[in-house]
Amino acid sequence: MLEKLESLYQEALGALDAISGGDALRDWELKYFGKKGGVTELVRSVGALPKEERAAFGKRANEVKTALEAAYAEREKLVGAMELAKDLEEGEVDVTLPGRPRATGGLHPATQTLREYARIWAKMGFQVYRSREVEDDDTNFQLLNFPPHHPARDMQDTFHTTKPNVLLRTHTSPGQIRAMRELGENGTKPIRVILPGMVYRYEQITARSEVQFNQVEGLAIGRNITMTDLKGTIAQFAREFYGADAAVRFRASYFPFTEPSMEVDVECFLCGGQGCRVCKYAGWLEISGAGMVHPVVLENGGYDPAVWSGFAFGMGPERATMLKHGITDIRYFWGNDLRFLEQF
Ligand code: FA5
Repeated sequence: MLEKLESLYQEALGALDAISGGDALRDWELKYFGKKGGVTELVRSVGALPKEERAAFGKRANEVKTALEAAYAEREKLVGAMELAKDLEEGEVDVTLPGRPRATGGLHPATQTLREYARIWAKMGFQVYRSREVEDDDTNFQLLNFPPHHPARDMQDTFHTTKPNVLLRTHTSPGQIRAMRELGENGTKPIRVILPGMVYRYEQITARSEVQFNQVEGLAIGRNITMTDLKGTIAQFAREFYGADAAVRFRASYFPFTEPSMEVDVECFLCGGQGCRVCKYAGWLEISGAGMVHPVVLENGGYDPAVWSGFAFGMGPERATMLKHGITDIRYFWGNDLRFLEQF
């Protein structure tokens, strides 16, 4: 029995010396000290020995057990250190390597223009008013002086919903009615707001026309607002946005909700009015619809047109961005092509 104990002792020590990993260490522990481990079983067999041999064997068995436990603890420390060293070596970070650049996002070119608009109009005292994108027919058309079946409705082909009278706004002008009713306090307060936002038209998509695009509406209501105010304000905007030398011209036009109505052109800043591909050899680029708020619309907004007057305008920031950067196709704006978007 004692011999068996000694040889097991030597065997266990030898095996322990060869161990270099945590898994092997746990296997060793199980093999010698587990429930059915070699050492455990030998110690347990003490009772089967003749009485006179028991004391000596028990003593030696305890010594062996203690020695092996100490050797195990020693080895465990060593294996831990070895594994840590290996981890450090394998996971070494070369701090001199150049970092991998992280892709960063940027503002969409239309958003950049919208912000630029807001900045310029804020300087002239126009605050941002947000109106809804899902509108009713009354506000989008009727209250803006488009009677039912009026041919002017054809100017803006409409996305209707399955709900009668509910549609996607075709322009930001219905926001005029909402702003007047909400901010005007029953037609007693002046207003100076811009209304930016997405509009929708059931149109053929072309290089110049999308089915969804932004507009920025402007609305000023006061007691003595005249056409001169409108022209001066728009000219100031053009100088800020298109450059200090920008010349503007006003052409008579028609919108049901303004009277008189006009369209605003800026002299082509690419060719200086000489005529080029961008301005289609006209020398001028259209930048806005505008006009004096129609008396019917003022009334619908809660104002007495005998006392109050106002001007309104509507601009297309995508088209303005196209002009500014020489972008030839509006479809790039919602195409999600990073090669386009990263240029801004
Ligand atoms: C209107 O929508 C009027 N509500 C503007 C207005 C407001 C006039 C207030 C008077 C007073 P128009 O349909 O022309 O007008 O559109 C205005 C601008 O939106 C255009 O000048 C153009 O820049 C832009 N726009 C119109 N249709 C499209 C389209 N399909 N794709 C991209 N931009 C467009």
